Amino acid sequence: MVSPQAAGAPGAPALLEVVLPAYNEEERLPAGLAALCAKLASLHIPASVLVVDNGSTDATSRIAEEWPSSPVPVRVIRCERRGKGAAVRAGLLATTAPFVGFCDVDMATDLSALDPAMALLGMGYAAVIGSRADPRSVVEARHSLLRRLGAATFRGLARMIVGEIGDTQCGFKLFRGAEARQVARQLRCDGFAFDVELIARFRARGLALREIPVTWRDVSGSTFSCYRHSLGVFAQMGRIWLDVGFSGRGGRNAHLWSVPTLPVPAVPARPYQDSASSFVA
Ligand SMILES: Nc1nc2c(ncn2[C@@H]2O[C@H](COP(=O)(O)OP(=O)(O)O)[C@@H](O)[C@H]2O)c(=O)[nH]1
Ligand SMILES: [Mg+2]
Repeated sequence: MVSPQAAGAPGAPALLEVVLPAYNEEERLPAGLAALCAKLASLHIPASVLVVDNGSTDATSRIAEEWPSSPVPVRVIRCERRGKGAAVRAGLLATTAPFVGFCDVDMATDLSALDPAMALLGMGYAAVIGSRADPRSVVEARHSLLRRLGAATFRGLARMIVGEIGDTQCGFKLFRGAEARQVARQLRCDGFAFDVELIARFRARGLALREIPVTWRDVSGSTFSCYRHSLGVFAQMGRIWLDVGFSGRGGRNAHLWSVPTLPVPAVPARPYQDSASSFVA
């Protein structure tokens, strides 16, 4: 794991960079950035935040640019190509740290997940992804029936591409930096389904991936609209299936379907409570 001596050394290169894709987030960004910076500071490792302004037309960019750069440096890049996938890819490609990740501006996933995620990366996992499907997760969801139906259909399709991953869509994922940047170079999906492509490409490389339980609460102000985004999301899934999943079944990416597993480490049960998940993507 990361040496505690590295903690807080002024100007030390970041060991962990967290990408924050942001599209017209002037309402939610201040609280999100404050929570993320506070949590990163508490990790006692050099860490930084990279806000990717995805062509916002509100004050998102200004808020991020004026954010205090201490104790956690915050930098901003712009990605004019619209879509969460495009924004995360641009962010990952702009990172240099040995460990990287991304989360949504609304911090719907409790940031306590950063502790086990960093521990698992330190143990050799290439990707650690939050999973609201884990029975230990605590999920407070208020999604509409329409979104829940869509999510169930989406999960079925995603399973055809990535296999037994419980939750591809949780907006909290951490990676080893080098592998994340390699995979990001290959990503083609610009939209909300990009997580599926990202996971499929990690698996196609035979990299060890681990899902962890999360505490997740729905935060109002979601930028996802069932009406505006659903069709596009399903079209993206078809393309990902053709790009990665299909070739994975028998072709050069056949190992997509037999992923090596590392010994399962003991992830601290706390701060998660044991409870039945009511997962909604
Ligand atoms: N809708 C949308 N969100 C984007 C885009 N680019 C980046 N994002 C960010 O992607 C994240 C999506 O999270 P959220 O809006 O809470 O969606 P949900 O939690 O899936 O309902 C937020 O941080 C957005 O600001 C984009 O082009 N469209
Ligand atoms: Mg959200």
